Amino acid sequence: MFSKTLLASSLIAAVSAHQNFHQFWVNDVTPGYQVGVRMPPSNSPVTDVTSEDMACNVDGQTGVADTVAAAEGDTIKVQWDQSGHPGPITHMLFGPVDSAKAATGVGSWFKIDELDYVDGKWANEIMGAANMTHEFKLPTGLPSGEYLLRSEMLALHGAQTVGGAQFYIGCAQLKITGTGSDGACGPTIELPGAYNAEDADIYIPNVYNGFDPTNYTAPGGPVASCDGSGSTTPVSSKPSNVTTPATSAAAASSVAPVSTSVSLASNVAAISSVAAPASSAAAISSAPVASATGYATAAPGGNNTAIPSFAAPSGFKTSVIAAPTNGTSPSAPGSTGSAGSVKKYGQCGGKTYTGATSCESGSTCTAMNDFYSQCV
Ligand SMILES: *[C@@H]1O[C@H](CO)[C@@H](O)[C@H](O)[C@H]1NC(C)=O
Ligand SMILES: *[C@@H]1O[C@H](CO)[C@@H](O)[C@H](O)[C@H]1NC(C)=O
Ligand SMILES: *[C@@H]1O[C@H](CO)[C@@H](O)[C@H](O)[C@H]1NC(C)=O
Ligand SMILES: *[C@@H]1O[C@H](CO)[C@@H](O)[C@H](O)[C@H]1NC(C)=O
Ligand SMILES: *[C@@H]1O[C@H](CO)[C@@H](O)[C@H](O)[C@H]1NC(C)=O
Ligand SMILES: [Cu+2]
Repeated sequence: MFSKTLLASSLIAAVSAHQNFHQFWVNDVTPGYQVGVRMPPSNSPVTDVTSEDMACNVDGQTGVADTVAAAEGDTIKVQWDQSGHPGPITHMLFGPVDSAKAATGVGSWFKIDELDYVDGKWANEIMGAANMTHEFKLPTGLPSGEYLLRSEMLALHGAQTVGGAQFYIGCAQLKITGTGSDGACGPTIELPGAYNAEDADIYIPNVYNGFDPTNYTAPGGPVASCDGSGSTTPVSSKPSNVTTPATSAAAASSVAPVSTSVSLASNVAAISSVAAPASSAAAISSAPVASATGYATAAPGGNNTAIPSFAAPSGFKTSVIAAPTNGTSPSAPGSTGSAGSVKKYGQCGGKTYTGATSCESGSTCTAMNDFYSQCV
């Protein structure tokens, strides 16, 4: 079965393929690597759907310094770490609020974007073909104000057990200029609250046994509509040309009094003085912000993992980082722990696996298929 093969081969990357959301672009201009993004302390997933970490991940209730200007209709591009975990990506907004920096994200959200399984590929694979990026537009009709933007990649490779689905979550802080009035966008959902461990889109008992992902839809309900005054303009037209320089400038000037906000327009100006202005993306990659450090060893997207996402099983053995049973090797993502124990979500068994097999306390070695057992 195709879907079974797809999921099974995806597991090859499971050991070291945890992922984070690191960077975004507004109309192709980025404030920088991890700027305006609340970074969690690790790249591990949230699995307890009742946890407040479902909103903006671990430590995600605390704001970061920068809030980034945008306007309704703008194109947002997000970039995640490489992911071989099959599943959808969704985006939601929390707001408007007076201060995105002060917002916890625990409460009401509305979905603005969703990519599930299209033409035989899950969202993570579609993103993999685009340097782990995904683009969508901010809806027209948004009320002006500050917002949290929540990016969620749901990994379904453990979804055959209750609590096995893995939620990778990151939140960014935006100040959006829009034409809607408060309450314009709905339906809204509560996080935590809206997701339940046994929902059909989260717990999929037959995920390795006949599951057809063709009509799968991600948790969180339908994409919201915003019935503000903006809805009188055709939402389906491409607003990007309208907004690029003009609304960035407008948004930036409205942002100016907010001392913690990043003005993309002024960033571009500043960066343009040190690099060719022709391509803002290229210019920014050479700017100091791109050298932001302190986050693991992974570059966003691209080649941060040596493990091919969908390699044939023959590549499996060499791609797995096995912990020696005495536990003295340098730590590898998700695979090693102290005293020979395997960390939660690490590999602990499988036909060709030779590493440690005992899980750290609180997790149990569970066979996902012949080639892969995981501490869950
Ligand atoms: C992929 O993304 C990384 C990180 O943003 C960037 O440095 C690199 O140039 C991108 N590669 C391509 C081919 O766009
Ligand atoms: C998916 O939805 C389409 C359109 O409603 C339907 O024709 C098809 O049978 C569905 N496929 C599955 C596997 O449910
Ligand atoms: C927007 O700009 C692109 C590239 O400059 C152009 O191809 C496209 O036709 C424009 N779209 C509209 C709606 O003006
Ligand atoms: C990853 O590395 C391979 C081989 O070095 C290269 O062909 C490919 O373009 C790189 N991909 C990205 C996204 O940088
Ligand atoms: C642990 O295993 C490594 C690799 O096999 C070996 O080099 C090291 O000496 C061992 N350490 C202990 C304390 O047994
Ligand atoms: Cu992972």
